[in-house]
Amino acid sequence: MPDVRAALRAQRIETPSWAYANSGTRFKVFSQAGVPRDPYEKIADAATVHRFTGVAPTVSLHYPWDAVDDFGKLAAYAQDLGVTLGVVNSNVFQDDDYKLGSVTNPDPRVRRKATDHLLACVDVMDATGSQDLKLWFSDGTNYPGQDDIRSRQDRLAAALREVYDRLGDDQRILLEYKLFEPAFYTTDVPDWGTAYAHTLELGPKAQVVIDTGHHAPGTNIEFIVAFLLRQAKLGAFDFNSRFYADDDLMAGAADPFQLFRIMYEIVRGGALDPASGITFMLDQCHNIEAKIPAIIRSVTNIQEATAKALIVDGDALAAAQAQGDVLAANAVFMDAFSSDVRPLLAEIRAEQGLDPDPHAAYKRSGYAEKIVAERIGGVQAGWGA
Ligand code: PSV
Ligand code: MN
Ligand code: MN
Repeated sequence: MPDVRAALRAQRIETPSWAYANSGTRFKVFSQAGVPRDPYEKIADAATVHRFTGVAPTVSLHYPWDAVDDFGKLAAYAQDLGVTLGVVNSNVFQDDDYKLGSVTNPDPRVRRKATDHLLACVDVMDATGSQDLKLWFSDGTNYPGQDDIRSRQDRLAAALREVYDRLGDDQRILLEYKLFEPAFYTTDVPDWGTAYAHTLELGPKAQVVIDTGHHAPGTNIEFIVAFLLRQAKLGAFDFNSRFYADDDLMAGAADPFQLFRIMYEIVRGGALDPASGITFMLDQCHNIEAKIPAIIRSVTNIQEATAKALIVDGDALAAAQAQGDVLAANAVFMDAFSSDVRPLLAEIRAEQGLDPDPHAAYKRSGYAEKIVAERIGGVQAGWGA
């Protein structure tokens, strides 16, 4: 049995800068009072989430949404607030040039432009001290025959190779897959198998990102987790919840049982410890609910799923599995899932000098009222308009 308390104390969850900004669907972006007006204020909100949860000390940036003149200054500002800058997310999906794709575009000029952006992201990482470059491509086609599927894979591989060769010793590529959207017929990195094959070809500094919202309904995500961990090719998570497609709702809101099953495979694969190098991020947006408390809720949902995964009685489970006792094995699993781990987490928080109830503590803190009073004219995350 793992040291449950130590594992929960050591757990780290990275929050995304864009989740603090206004967002919406393609139908409407809803503005909320008090949202950040610039990357500095997004970092301040992320530091607030860390202050109440104690497990979210890093912030993911999206470039150029979070473009600033001096990234060293932004990193220093973050450090002053007790957080550091984490993964840099590239953006090759919001330019007219990318209508037919970015790095897979049939036009070499557009491919050059997209690849140059990815290289610029590595420059940002050099300035912020970030180790991870997260690549998500909206590339694909809408109609059969529109472009050559094989050639697009060749173009993708060439761009990835160029970026990979530019990485520093401690830097990685995290390649994210997504089944569909915005392309509707083919997507150039649609699934974990495609991402796995490309990262394998690239080398050890390239790994796969699992975004929990990017699969077909019914996909067994925990199987993908187990498989990629076994191959040392799982680099990061983008956690969120989905009911229909890429809904980007709060992690653990739609299907806490799935989150538990995923966290069980993480624990089973020895990947919870930050030393394992797996980055656990949120990738969400909060269109209709207040952002900071929704992010705190996502963090505590992940903590609860993790605590349940940690208390699975491994000896009893192994014995039942060895005996082929299907019902006993399943009962061990379900016992852990059905346990109330909230008192344990509250105790651990109190031991660390945190309020045992981060939700109530945030509400009482007056931070929400303060940002509403101070920030007029908050910005949109850069998408969903
Ligand atoms: C794409 O749906 C995605 O999950 C990628 O991670 C992007 O970078 C992120 O959403 C923000 O749009
Ligand atoms: Mn994502
Ligand atoms: Mn997504």
